[in-house]
Amino acid sequence: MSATVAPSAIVNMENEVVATPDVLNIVVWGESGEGKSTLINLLLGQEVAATGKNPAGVTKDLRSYDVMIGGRLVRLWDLPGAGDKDVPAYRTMEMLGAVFADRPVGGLLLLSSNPERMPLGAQLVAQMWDMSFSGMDKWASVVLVGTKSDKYDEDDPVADVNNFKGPVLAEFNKTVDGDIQKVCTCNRDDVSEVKSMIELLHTENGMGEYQQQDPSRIAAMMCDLNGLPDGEAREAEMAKIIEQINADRNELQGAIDRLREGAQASGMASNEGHAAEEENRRREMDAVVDAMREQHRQEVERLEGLILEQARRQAEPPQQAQPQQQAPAFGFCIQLGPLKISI
Ligand SMILES: Nc1nc2c(ncn2[C@@H]2O[C@H](COP(=O)(O)OP(=O)(O)OP(=O)(O)O)[C@@H](O)[C@H]2O)c(=O)[nH]1
Ligand SMILES: [Mg+2]
Repeated sequence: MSATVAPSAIVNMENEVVATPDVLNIVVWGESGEGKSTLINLLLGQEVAATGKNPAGVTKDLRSYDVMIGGRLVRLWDLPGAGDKDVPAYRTMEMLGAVFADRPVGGLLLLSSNPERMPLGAQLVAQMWDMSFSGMDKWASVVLVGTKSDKYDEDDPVADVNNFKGPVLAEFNKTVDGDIQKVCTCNRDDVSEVKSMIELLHTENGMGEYQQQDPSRIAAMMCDLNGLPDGEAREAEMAKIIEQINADRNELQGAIDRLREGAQASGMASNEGHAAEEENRRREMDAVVDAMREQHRQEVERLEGLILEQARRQAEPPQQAQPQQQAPAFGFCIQLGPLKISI
């Protein structure tokens, strides 16, 4: 049985107090719709996180939930899926970077509902994760979780548990140059293997230090994954991602600094004072989100300009044609959205 405490969130000082060195922070990530929020609800034994079928993604913010598993406090982090229409994965990684700059990450549950092959979003998550954490044995703290196993076809040898735990895992390790050894499956009726894996994570060393990456390295990886060849479109895409990452870092750092100052100032405050402080924090975070929405609007405008410019060039007579360019990839790579952080 799992006991729960209230959901916590980024730089919530109340929850900092709850956070003893024993808290095991576990990030639940993977492509949109793989069942991250559902798994968290099942582990908590109550419906705390919104779930649903939406190709554009359901979870849009970063939020943590506390639960006791194996007699230890585990903090599960739910977040937008890789491939979310509004929040590109690199922005989610920036949020995680802000959260985990000064606290340890005990593990990653990397979800995939496909027993035949790992999706591109999972590859993106694994590569970004690998870049961002320095632990020598970090792969020991990554668990590949096959979700929705009720949909597997046990009569089809390439769509069953064994295929997922064997060939699919081996192929994925090769692709991401990883060494994931922990693998399990689950479904709505049975998450016991996931719980056992989480208990195992207590015995590992975790992910190591978070290391902020050069934005150009992240941008190059995103472009590679999206198959964007060298050329003007790639350069434009790189520049956009780099600009966005830098802007996010500034916003997040500023917001965190303000929240910390506020929390320190109200450390001994009465309940009433504390509530007022909470309200102030909320207002500050709303301001951050508004600023990011505005960034998003400007970004969309800029991209529309880029598309129009490309269309204009393509319409030009052949003698004036530019070297062949591929239009920017409109996947998760460039679809920016407001960055939301829940308190
Ligand atoms: N058949 C089946 N469906 C499931 C299972 N787990 C989740 N689902 C369904 O899958 C859909 C997506 O689940 P979510 O938990 O919202 O997925 P998510 O990964 O949090 O999605 P985003 O927040 O969009 O990234 C929902 O309709 C769930 O009901 C499962 O074990 N079996
Ligand atoms: Mg979700």
